[in-house]
Amino acid sequence: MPTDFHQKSLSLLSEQLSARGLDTNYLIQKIAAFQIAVPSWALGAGGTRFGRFLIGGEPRNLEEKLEDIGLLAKLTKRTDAVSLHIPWDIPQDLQLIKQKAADLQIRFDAMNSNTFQDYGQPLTYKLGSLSNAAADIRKQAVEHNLLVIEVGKELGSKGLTVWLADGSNFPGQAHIRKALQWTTESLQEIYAGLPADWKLLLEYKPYEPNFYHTVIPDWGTSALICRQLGERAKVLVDLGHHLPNTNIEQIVATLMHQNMLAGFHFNDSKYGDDDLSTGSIKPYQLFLIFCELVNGAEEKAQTWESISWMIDASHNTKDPLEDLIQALESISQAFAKSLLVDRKKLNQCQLEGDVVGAQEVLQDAFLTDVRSLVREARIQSGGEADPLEYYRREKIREKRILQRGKNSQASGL
Ligand code: LRH
Ligand code: MN
Repeated sequence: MPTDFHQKSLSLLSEQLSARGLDTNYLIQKIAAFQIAVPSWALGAGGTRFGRFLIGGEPRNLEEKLEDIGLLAKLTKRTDAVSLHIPWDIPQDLQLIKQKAADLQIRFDAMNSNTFQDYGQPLTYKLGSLSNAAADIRKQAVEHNLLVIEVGKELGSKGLTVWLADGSNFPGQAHIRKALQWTTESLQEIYAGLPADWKLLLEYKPYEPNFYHTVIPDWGTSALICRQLGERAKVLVDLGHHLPNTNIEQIVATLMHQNMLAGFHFNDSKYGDDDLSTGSIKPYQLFLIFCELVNGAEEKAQTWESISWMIDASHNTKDPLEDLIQALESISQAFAKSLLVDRKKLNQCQLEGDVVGAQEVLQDAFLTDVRSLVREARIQSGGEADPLEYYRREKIREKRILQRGKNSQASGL
């Protein structure tokens, strides 16, 4: 995008916004300050059970993953953190990783445990982990989570994300109430091992890899367990973990109302847990979610700072770095649009029962082209005006293939 064109569209938008009583510089500061963590497991070409197509130049170890996130941070200025998954990304040399991250100005967001695969541990998680009928398997899974906390403490992380694949594939396979009780007791042991300034992010998912029941299938079950654990246990919302047509923005509003929203795994989906690029399928839903978040924070239901912002996606057919650049842009745009909502007018419409007027207020914000605002926030933060164009123009993927090889494969999904 030619610079003069950017300036023209930005000044036109600023005129429109100031006519609505909105301060462009204030909006640019808010957008520039909003940082989203990148998952360490989404820097390679993901796959499905039907196959995985290597992209070439995938990071071969955690250092190279940090380099890729450093590049995303430099180009987009929208990310400053990585969320590690253990054991996929367990640091071989902690000091080296801490130094590398510090050099790249990357902090460590929530750590992710993994008790949904077997990776050489003594006892299998085939029939569950924290909910397993076998006490020694539950104990092993608790110890794994406590180990993940120890690694995170070394790296300066302040959160542990627990997602459980635990459940069953057939009626009768599991004792549903006992599985829930064992899970809660196991999580209580993990919560007891949580440093005082950490939070536990409890992620729910309705199905997959189990297809009859999942021990923590929805926000309600996660919230009930979190209440039993303590106030530093909150509910993590992965956008792909909902049955079709679920009103996710209402779940977000409800969790904020209870000060129980831990954070997000941003992605998008058409059918199931598709892990597609955020905002690529349902951008209006993403906007409505941010409307609830911004309003919830403004009206002090829950503080903005207490919420964790992370992407969780899998790139089967896209270059992972291009996909993450697009996702960071979509999230920033949804946030920017939600800041344009005329709250006063909307509240008035809600009080007067002006249903049509209320929709007009929301869509006025949603249909505003905020790309120049998000671009300006990036430029003012020292990022690239057009990160994707830069990434392609500089042939960064080609250079990574030369450096890392065309068959290098990243750990992760
Ligand atoms: C489960 C999930 C979870 C991660 C995994 C990689 O579907 O969303 O957050 O552990 O993906
Ligand atoms: Mn997730």
